[in-house]
Amino acid sequence: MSEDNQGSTQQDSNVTHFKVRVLLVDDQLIIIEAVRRMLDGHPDIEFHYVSNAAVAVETAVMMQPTVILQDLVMPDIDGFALIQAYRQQPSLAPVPVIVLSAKDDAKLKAHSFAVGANDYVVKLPDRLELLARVRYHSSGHISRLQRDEAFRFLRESQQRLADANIELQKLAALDGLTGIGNRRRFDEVLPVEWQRGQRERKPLSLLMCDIDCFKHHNDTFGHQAGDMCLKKAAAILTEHLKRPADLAVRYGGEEFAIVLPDTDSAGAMLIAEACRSHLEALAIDNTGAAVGDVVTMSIGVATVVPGPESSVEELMARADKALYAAKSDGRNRVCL
Ligand code: GH3
Ligand code: MG
Ligand code: MG
Ligand code: MG
Repeated sequence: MSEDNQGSTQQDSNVTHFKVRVLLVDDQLIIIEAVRRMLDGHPDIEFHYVSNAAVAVETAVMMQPTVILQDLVMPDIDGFALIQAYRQQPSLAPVPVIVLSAKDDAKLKAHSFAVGANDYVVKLPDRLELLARVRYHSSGHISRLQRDEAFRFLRESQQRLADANIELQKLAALDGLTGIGNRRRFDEVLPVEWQRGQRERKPLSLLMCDIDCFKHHNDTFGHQAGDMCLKKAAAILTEHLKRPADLAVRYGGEEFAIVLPDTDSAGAMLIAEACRSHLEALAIDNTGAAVGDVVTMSIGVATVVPGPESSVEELMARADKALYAAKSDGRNRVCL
């Protein structure tokens, strides 16, 4: 390592390695060449220059230097005005500016600092001194850039994690076999719809559906045929929902539930009957079953206008009771 290579930033596995990007703003080509020779050949430093002061600000905004070496006396605009202009630019405001001036003059130095310069060097300085000052002023800026990048990385990771959590929660509320909501979803939604019904004084209907003689179907045609039957039943229930707030879930095993907000018992009976007859019409073989030769479904319907004198539990108990009545009345029917 050469003696002036001390302080070159080290590669870090987590944070991007930033090079010191030097922008020299000077109208004299001879100075540009001299500074270039001083800075060239250092792997941690990238040298750029602009000789036309009129485009210095836009060049700097575009290339985002780590440090600016700023001449004071130029044809169109003086260095002080340029430093002030950098400070007006949000992306340049924190960039350190080292004045490179021909004059070793206390007033010029004081004024440079007053307009926002970070350092003042009489040109041409010794190569070692220039390198040391460039690296000294860059280190703070580079660690800010690295810190910003680390924060950005952290924020992005947190966002990715939050997105993944939302996805997981969605998955956790879905039934793996049928793809419709599961009991967890039902338990989330029913109380919410209850509250809404109470607020809006609208009836809330609940359908409990149970496939008839499903054990027979499974035993006769196999578990895979049973699974297919459950998928078809789930699809039928979903198909007959009319509004976005309506919800069909697999409550468990061969039982399904349908939540129908803002639906009275007549509307709920219509949907229940449509689902029941649709499944029967599919004529899925269940030869030998007690209820008939095709797969059918019994449905219990309950409706309430949610309020203090009733409860979610009571609504569920009434739907269960109606389902039990449908079963004991002979299955393949809808009961209220
Ligand atoms: P009922 O008409 O009185 O409702 O009689 P059932 O045979 O439908 O009711 P039972 O509760 O006796 O049997 C339900 C069957 O559903 C038993 C169980 O193996 C089957 N089952 C539950 N979950 C699944 C599943 O995910 N896939 C398959 N293929 N079968 C299932
Ligand atoms: Mg000049
Ligand atoms: Mg059952
Ligand atoms: Mg059953």
